[in-house]
Amino acid sequence: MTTNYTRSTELFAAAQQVLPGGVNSPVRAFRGVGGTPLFIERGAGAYIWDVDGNRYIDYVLSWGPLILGHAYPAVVEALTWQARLGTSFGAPTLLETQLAELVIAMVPSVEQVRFVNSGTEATMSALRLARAYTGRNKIIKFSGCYHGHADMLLVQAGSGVATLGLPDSPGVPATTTASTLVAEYNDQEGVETLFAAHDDIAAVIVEPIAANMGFVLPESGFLQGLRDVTRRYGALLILDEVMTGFRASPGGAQALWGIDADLTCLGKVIGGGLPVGAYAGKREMMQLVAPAGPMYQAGTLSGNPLAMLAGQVTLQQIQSEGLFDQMTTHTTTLAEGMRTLAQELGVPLQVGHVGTMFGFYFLREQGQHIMNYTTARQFADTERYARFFWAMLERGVYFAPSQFEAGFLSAAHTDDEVKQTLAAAREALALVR
Ligand code: KE4
Repeated sequence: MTTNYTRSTELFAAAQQVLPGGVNSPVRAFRGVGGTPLFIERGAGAYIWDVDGNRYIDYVLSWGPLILGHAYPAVVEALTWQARLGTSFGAPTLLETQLAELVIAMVPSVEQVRFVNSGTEATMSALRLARAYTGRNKIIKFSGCYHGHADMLLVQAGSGVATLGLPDSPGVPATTTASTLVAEYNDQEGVETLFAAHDDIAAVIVEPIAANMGFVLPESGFLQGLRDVTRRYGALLILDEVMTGFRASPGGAQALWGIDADLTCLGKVIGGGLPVGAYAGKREMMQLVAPAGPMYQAGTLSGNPLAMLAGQVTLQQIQSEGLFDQMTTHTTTLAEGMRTLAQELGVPLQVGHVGTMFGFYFLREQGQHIMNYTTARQFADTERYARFFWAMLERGVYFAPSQFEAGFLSAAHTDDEVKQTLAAAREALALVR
């Protein structure tokens, strides 16, 4: 099959003249799979169209936010209506209170919320708050986890950093990362060792599902183990649910697995496709945030009406009777269907899925198991993933252009899209085995 990508190729050449790498976020440049990135013209429901008129079933969904699907009518109508009333006032609005009340009702550990404009701002601010609350400086993150691009977190990070195989990033002062300790995901003992060796650890920040190194589930007891060790040493547990929030379950991973976080970082779904992040948690800690308390953080467009309304419509809709179960069922059918096909065709594939998100690794050999960043780098066959990605694209299915990213479903994905995807996967897997 030879799909026409002429216009995308032209636009990419022009974009590279004025945008570094031709994109505004590295992972979009297709460096993880080779070739020219698609320029997207529009989306509707489960589908996107590129500028050459090719249609794809979309499992990236803007890296997670579009849980209702593209251009969801109720979201579009709400935004149109609000835009006529004004897009931003830099002053309090009822909409912020309403979205915060929704988040507090849905996410078990959350008592107060501060809205920001990205997941990066959310994690950066949550860590400042943890340091302010504990009076300590060090933090623990996990290799392969990605929490946005704040200096202190660009240490052995996942997502685009992993995709590009960057050791870390130039421009980050060693003095900044000196307070960032790194452990292996699923290595409770390693975390205990760090706590025994350092008496000034303010917090542990963790993705409850490591979905920026592909899709690695927490082993049984790992997350509760982090909750126990942080409590024992008086440090805070920060769950970075920017990706898992409202996707692992309507209340995120913490609701699914009963983890009582001190602080939670949110993003993506919470904005319904508009730029929103949030850090949230126990009232005792959130009361330190200015102007209630002395810990400073601010933002011109934080809590703006458009984003608040898009988020509110989205969070209300995903609580509709039976909808989340339907999305979870479709995700399970897709992921387990991939597992079955790979077994039938003898392709070594590791598959994972929770709620409305999933991921799979092409392994170098049968029997290998990826459970942290070291094994992800060692066993993931990124070359085979790239061939699979393009074979699926040729068949009208758009997966993440990187082996180290997760996939997502929406309310707009039906049995039919899942069936089409598995039919394409049967052919694509046969080509790459
Ligand atoms: P943003 O600053 O990109 O809104 O959020 C940063 C972030 C924080 N925490 C987690 C768990 C995240 O997954 C992210 C961002 N995710 C990536 C995709 N894996 C965003 C895509 C991109 O960088 O273009």
